[in-house]
Amino acid sequence: VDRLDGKLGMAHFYVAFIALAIGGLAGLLQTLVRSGKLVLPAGIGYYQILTVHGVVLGLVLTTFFIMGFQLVAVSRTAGTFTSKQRMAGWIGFWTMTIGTFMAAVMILLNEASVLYTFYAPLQAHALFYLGLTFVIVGSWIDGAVIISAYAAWRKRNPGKPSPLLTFMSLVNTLMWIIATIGVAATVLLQLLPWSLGLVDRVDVAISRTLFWYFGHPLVYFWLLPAYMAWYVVIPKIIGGKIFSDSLARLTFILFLLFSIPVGFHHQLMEPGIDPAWKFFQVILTFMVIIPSLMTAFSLFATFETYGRSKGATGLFGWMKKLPWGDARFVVPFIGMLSFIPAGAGGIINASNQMNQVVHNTIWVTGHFHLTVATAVILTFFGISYWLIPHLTGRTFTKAMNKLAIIQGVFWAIGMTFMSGAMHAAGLLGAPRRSSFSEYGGAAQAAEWIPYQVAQGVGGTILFVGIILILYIFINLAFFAPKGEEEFPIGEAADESEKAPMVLENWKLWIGIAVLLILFAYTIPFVDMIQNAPIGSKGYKLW
Ligand code: HAS
Repeated sequence: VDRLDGKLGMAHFYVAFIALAIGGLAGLLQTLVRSGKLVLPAGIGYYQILTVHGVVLGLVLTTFFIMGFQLVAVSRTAGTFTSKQRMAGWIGFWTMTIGTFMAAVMILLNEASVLYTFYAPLQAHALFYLGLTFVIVGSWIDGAVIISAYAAWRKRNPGKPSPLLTFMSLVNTLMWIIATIGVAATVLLQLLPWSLGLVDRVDVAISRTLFWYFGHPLVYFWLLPAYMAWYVVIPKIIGGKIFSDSLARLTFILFLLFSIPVGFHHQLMEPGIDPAWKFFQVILTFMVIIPSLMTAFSLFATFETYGRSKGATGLFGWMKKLPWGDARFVVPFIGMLSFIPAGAGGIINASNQMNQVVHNTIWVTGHFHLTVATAVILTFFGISYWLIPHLTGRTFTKAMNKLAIIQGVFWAIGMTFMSGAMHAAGLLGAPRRSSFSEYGGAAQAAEWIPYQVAQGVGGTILFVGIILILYIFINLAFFAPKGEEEFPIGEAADESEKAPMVLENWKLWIGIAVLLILFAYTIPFVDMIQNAPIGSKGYKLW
């Protein structure tokens, strides 16, 4: 990656890792509070800490890491940015950073304890919403850099499929832009005017619907960069090939189509939405599982083909040939493994009847700690092990590699305790998002306590994992020996395979995505507006 583009990427990573430190500490405090072993000092509230944790890790760390990674991936594969593009990248970065600062200050002042899903009726200080608006606008500016770099490449290379990493970054960016329109709408049209006192009430159902229109594709915005590494980088690291370039592209297109019109699966228990539309969105949710199953298939194929090319025999002999001493592979691999039960949990959540059992229990928290906080974040750590030294002109030493594997193992053990206990307690009815309580000595609540202690144990082990990764990050950014680290980009197994150009017909794919969204949302949305109670100032929508 060009040195100047690398600096832009690194700026994003510094913010991401600072966010990890702050958010990780908040996470540790939460598990300890919930175990009943800690009372927060100095009047700090449980929901304040929970908001810090969710916003800083779920929104800040992810957005900065992903944008940084996609920018350098595009610079590496589609060509160095022009000075104008780079300047736009910096404007995007600073806009996001200023927004983050505004939101963070409001949360720390306890003026925005509204959790990372900040829809109504919880209300925050207007500066919190403004800050988040800045983060989103900044990410759009970063996204514009990616789109313009793709367009420039396209112009220089008519008729050729774009580089796979650029293609994937573009799809994720397009999905992000379409999805964030929903959250921008609730913030700008509802939450901000409400918080400023310009309107005295907002419609909660509409706010939640606009949020979840964004909230589900948000999780795929987190996942797709991990998939980029699984499809493109991991094959090169193990010494193998990408199973199929076209399959990888098709997977990403399917995410573009099906990630967005599925928000109702977060609202299955909510009144005010016709069950027929919930049913339709559940069907679409099952469609969005398909590209993940294709990914699993493709990864197994890559691993097995590589192992057999090295002489492996038997059903699972190929596993022995994988590079078990290389943290750049092992750490994301732990992530892949965790994604198998994580995905199964997602399918349970999406199934209407089972959702009634798990909704709003701590099972859901267990689910997303396996998905985003294990599969995705361990892959981000795996990416950092080669990308940070690549960008800072240093090397990933053997000692750091060893420590990175230990870090991954700590994470796996900590998360098994924490997420496992969350799943189990959830099935026993333990609510999510509540502080420690014995609920007046209720027998059912007493059953949850051992699991809450297990969550505290897991959370503590995970915090050790956070200290280790921060140590490795600082080493790779500032102290590791100078040298060169490769940016691994795999080649397709069949080099003659040319990805069909229809996969880059954006009018077609964005058109279908918009049609699906309109179909899934128009009628229920009109229903909501028509049935909204009339507010005291005569507002209907608000
Ligand atoms: Fe989810 C709630 C359904 C995936 C994150 N999810 C959440 C929330 C978050 C979240 C944050 O339908 C909480 C939101 C809140 O605050 O309320 N989720 C799904 C479904 C999937 C899914 C169907 N979720 C994710 C991903 C996330 C994420 C990914 C983050 C990154 N989720 C739900 C539902 C709810 C929900 C409901 C609402 C619950 C409620 O009631 O509130 C699917 O996309 C999952 C598909 C995945 C698979 C797995 C494929 C496996 C692969 C690994 C292969 C491994 C290999 C290793 C090759 C089918 C690709 C080799 C192994 C060897 C042994 C050699």
